[in-house]
Amino acid sequence: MTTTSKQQEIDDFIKICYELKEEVLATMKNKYTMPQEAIDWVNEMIDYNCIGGKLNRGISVIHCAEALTEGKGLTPEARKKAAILGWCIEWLQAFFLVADDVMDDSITRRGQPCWYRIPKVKQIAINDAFLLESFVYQILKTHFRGESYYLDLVETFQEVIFQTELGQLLDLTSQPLDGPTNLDRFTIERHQKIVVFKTAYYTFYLSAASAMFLSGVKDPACYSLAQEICVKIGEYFQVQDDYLDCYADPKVLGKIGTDIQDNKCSWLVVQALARATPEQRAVIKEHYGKNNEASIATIKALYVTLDLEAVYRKYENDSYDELCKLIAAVSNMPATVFHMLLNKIYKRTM
Ligand code: GPP
Ligand code: MG
Ligand code: MG
Ligand code: MG
Repeated sequence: MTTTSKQQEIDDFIKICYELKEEVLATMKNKYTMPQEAIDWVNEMIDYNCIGGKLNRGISVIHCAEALTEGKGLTPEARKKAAILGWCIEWLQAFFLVADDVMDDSITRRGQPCWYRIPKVKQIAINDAFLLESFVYQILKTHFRGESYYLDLVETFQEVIFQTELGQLLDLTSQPLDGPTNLDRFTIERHQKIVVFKTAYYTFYLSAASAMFLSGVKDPACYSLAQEICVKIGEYFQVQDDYLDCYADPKVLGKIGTDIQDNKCSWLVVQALARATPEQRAVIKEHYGKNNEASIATIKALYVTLDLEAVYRKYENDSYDELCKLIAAVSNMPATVFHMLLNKIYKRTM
C-alpha cells in the first residue's frame, strides 16, 4: 500500500467515527430527549477520547476481514461493516483508557492532558467511561442486530470486557496500597497473567474474532486457535508497552510513563528483580513505587546497570521468532491474518 492510499484508508475510517457519533447523539436527542447541553458534552467527549490514537485495533478488523477473503477483497458493504466493528473496538478502548488514566493517576494521553485532568471534567470522566461502553452496545445493536452472529458478537464483547476488568484488577492490586511493598509479588507468572487479561484479549483477539464473525467463520476450533495466537501477540505487545513506559520519548509515545511511581508489576521490574544482587534488590525495595524524581531516577539508573535494554532486545527477537513458528503451523485459516497483526507491532516505538 502506498503512503497516500494508507492515508486515504485512515481518512475513510475516521469518517465512519463521525457518522457513528452523529447516530448516538441523535439517539440521545430523539429517543431520550436529552438537553442540548448533554449532547454538546458527549460530542466533545467523543472527539477528545475516540480520535487521535494509532487506530491499530480498529483498522485491524478491516485488515483481518480482508485477509480472510483470501485475495477476493471486501465488498463496499463488508468493508463498512468491518469499519463499524473497528470503531466499536476503538470506542471500547476509549472507555478503558479514560478509566485507566484515572486509576493510574496518569498525566497525558495521545499527546494531550488525560480527559479527567480537564478542570471541568475531573471525576465526571468516570461516567463518561461508562457512557462510552454503553455506546458500543448501542452501535452493535443498530448495525448488527439483524445478523445471525449478533448474539455471538455481543457475548464476545461482554466476555472480553470482563477479561480486561479482571486484568485491571490484578494490575491494580499487585501491591498493597496500605502496607509495605512486597517484591516477592512481582513474579513472571503474575506479570503474564496481568498482561494477558488486561491487554491481549481486547487488543488482538477482539479484532480478529470480530472479523471472523463478519466473514462467516463458524468453526469453534478457528476461534480457539485465533485466541491462542492473539493472546501470545498481546503478551508481547504489553511487554512493549511496559518497556516504552520507561524508555520511549513521551512526545513520540503521546503519554508520560508512570509505572515506576505507580508501583506497577511492569515487565521491567520483574526482569530487574530476576537479575538483581541482594543490594540492588534493597534499592528497588526502597525506591520503587515512590512518587518523587530522585527515586524514579534511582530505579531508572538501576535498569541501565542491569542492561535491561539488551534483555528487552533479546526478548523482542525471541518472541518474534516463536510467534512466527506458531503462525506457520496454522492450517485452518489464512495465516496472513496473524502475520499482519504481528507485523503491525514488531519493533514499535510508539
Ligand atoms: C493497559 O494498561 C490496560 C488497559 C488500558 C485496560 C484498562 C482496563 C480497564 C477495565 C479500565 P496500562 O495502564 O499499562 O496502559 P497505558 O500504558 O496506556 O496507560
Ligand atoms: Mg495506564
Ligand atoms: Mg493501567
Ligand atoms: Mg502502560
